[in-house]
Amino acid sequence: MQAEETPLLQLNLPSPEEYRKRKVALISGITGQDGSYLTELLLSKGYQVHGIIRRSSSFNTGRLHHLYKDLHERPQLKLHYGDLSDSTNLVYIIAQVQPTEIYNLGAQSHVKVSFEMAEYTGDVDGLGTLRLLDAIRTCGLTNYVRFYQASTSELYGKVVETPQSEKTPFYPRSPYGVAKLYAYWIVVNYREAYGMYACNGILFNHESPRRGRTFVTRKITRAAADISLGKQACLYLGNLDAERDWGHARDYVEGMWLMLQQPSAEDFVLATGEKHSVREFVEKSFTQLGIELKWSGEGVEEEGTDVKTGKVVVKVDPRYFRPAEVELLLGDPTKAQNLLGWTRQVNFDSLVKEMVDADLQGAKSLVEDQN
Ligand code: NDP
Ligand code: GDR
Repeated sequence: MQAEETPLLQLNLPSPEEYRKRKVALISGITGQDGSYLTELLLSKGYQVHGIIRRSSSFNTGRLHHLYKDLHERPQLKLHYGDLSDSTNLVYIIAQVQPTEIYNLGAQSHVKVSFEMAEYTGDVDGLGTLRLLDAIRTCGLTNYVRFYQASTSELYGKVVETPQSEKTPFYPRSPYGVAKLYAYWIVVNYREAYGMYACNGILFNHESPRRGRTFVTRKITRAAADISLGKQACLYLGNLDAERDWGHARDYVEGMWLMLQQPSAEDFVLATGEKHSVREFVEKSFTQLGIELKWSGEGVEEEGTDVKTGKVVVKVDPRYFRPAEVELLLGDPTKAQNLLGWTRQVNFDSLVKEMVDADLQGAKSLVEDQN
C-alpha cells in the first residue's frame, strides 16, 4: 500500500501511458565521461536529450563538443544551467522539461578528493540525489518518470566477499562511498514509499579516452604517451597493488539505459568479472609503446625502470595514498546478463589499447601544434 501523493505543482499532464509515449531524457552530469557517452546513445535512439550543466569560468562542455556545436543545429540536445545543490533550480528544470527518464550522473566523483571535500561531496552526491527525487514529487511526476541513480562499487569498499553482487553487504571506505550509500538507500526508499520507478546501477570502474585526467587509468595512459615522446620524465603514482574491475564506459551506459526499460525497477551490478592491478595497467600501457619496465624497491621506494634506457619512469609518491583504501573490487554481473541481456563488449587489453592510442595521438598533435 502506498500513500496518496499531493504534488506541490499542478502541471497539466496527460495520463502516464500517454506521457511515456515521448522519449525525453534529463541527464545530470552530462558534461562528464558517462554523460557524453549516454547522450550519444540516447540521441541515436531518437530521444530528446536535456542536460544539466554547471556554470564555470572555463569551458566545461568539451566532451559534448562533437554533439553540440550550435544549439540551432541540434534541437534534440538542450543544456540547462543547474546544480545538484540547488533544489529550486532542479524543480524548475524538471517542470519545464517534463522528462520521461532521468539519469542522475552528476557527482563529485573523485574518491581521494572526497576526503578533502567531505561535506561538499555529501551534499552533492548524497543529498543531491534526494533533491532530484523530491523535485520529481514536487512536480507530480512520481508515476511518470523513470529514475537512474549512478551507484558505485565503492559501496562495497572493504572486502567482505568477492565477487561482489547485488546481495553483497556494503562497507564504504571514503566520504564519497558514504555519500553514495545515502543516495543508494534513498532511491530504494522512494521506490518502496512512493512506488517510483527508481533504480540503482552499481557500476564498477569504467574508463575510456574521455576519462578525467586525475583518475588512475587516464593518468597512466597520458603519462605513458608523453614519456614515450620524451615530453615527460616520470609518472608518480600511489598504491600500485590496488585491484579493480575495469570496463569501457560505452558498454556501461548501454546498461544504464536497459535498466530503465524493464517491467519494474530493480538494482543491478555492471562489471566485467575480471580484476587487474594498477601495476598491471601501467605495464600494459608502457609495453604498448615499446617500453619494458623492470620493478625494484618496495612501498614508497618502489620504482619502474625503462629496461632500454635505464631511466626511472615510474615512482611511488605517498601523496597519492588515501586515508582509507579500497584494495580490491571485482564484480559479478550475472543478474544484468540474465535479466537485461547486458554484456560488456570491450575487454581489458582493448580498453588499454584504445586509451593509449588516443593519448598518443593527442600528445603527437600537441607537439605538431607547437612546431
Ligand atoms: P565525471 O567526474 O566524469 O562527471 C561528473 C559529472 O558531474 C560532471 O558532468 C560534473 O560537472 C557533474 N557535477 C559535479 N558536481 C556537480 C554538481 N554540484 N551539480 C551538478 N553536476 C555536478 O564522472 P563519470 O562520468 O565517470 O561518472 C558518472 C557518475 O557515475 C558519477 O556519479 C560517478 O560518481 C558515478 N560512477 C562512476 C564510475 C566510473 O568508473 N566512471 C563507476 C561508478 C559510479 P563538471 O563537468 O562541471 O565538473
Ligand atoms: P576509484 O578510481 O577510486 O576506483 O574511483 P581511481 O582511478 O581514482 O583509483 C583507482 C585505484 O588506483 C589507485 N591509485 C591511484 N588513483 C589515482 N586517482 N591517482 C593515482 O596516482 C593513483 N595511484 C594509485 C587508487 O588508490 C585506487 O585504489 C572511480 C571513480 O570513478 C568513482 O567515481 C567510481 O565510483 C569508482 O571508480 C567505481
